[in-house]
Amino acid sequence: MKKIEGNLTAQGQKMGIVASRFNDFIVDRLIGGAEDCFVRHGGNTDDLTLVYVPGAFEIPLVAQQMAESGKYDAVVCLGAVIRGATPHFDMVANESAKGIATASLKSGRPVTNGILTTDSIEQAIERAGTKAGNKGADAMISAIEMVNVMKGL
Ligand code: INI
Repeated sequence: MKKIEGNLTAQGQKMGIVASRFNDFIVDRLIGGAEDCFVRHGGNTDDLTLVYVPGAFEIPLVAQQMAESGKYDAVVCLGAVIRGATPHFDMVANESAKGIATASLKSGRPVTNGILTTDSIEQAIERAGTKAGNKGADAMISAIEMVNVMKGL
């Protein structure tokens, strides 16, 4: 059987990051985790381009545009939708996730989802560099791997 899998080397990769300003206390940690992960896997910070948008709802449009531009090997989406903070939690959470999937499929480039959807700020903090890891780093490592998977197809 022939197997194709992506390694975790970011050397030479160019990544777009789209991050929301909403809940920036949390999202800043996700950005830090994503950057740290990229560098620790051999990437160069000069090859990262970070675009800020107002909230998670706006992420897919920019992610799709960046992915389709051909300037980036992949796009990493970072945000935090916290149930306690919004009456339209489900709408924002669902639309951003759906939009990210669409951006990836339409562009043919990896677009990874590092948008936290949590019931409380405490849960978000846990996933932004404390006891449940850093989902920004997780989204970056998925992007790195997927870029390498795509090269092997
Ligand atoms: N955007 C978020 O990224 N996280 C949230 O928790 C959130 N809440 O609480 O509403 C949120 N709302 C803003 C939304 O993403 C859009 O920016 C806004 O609706 C304008 O389109």
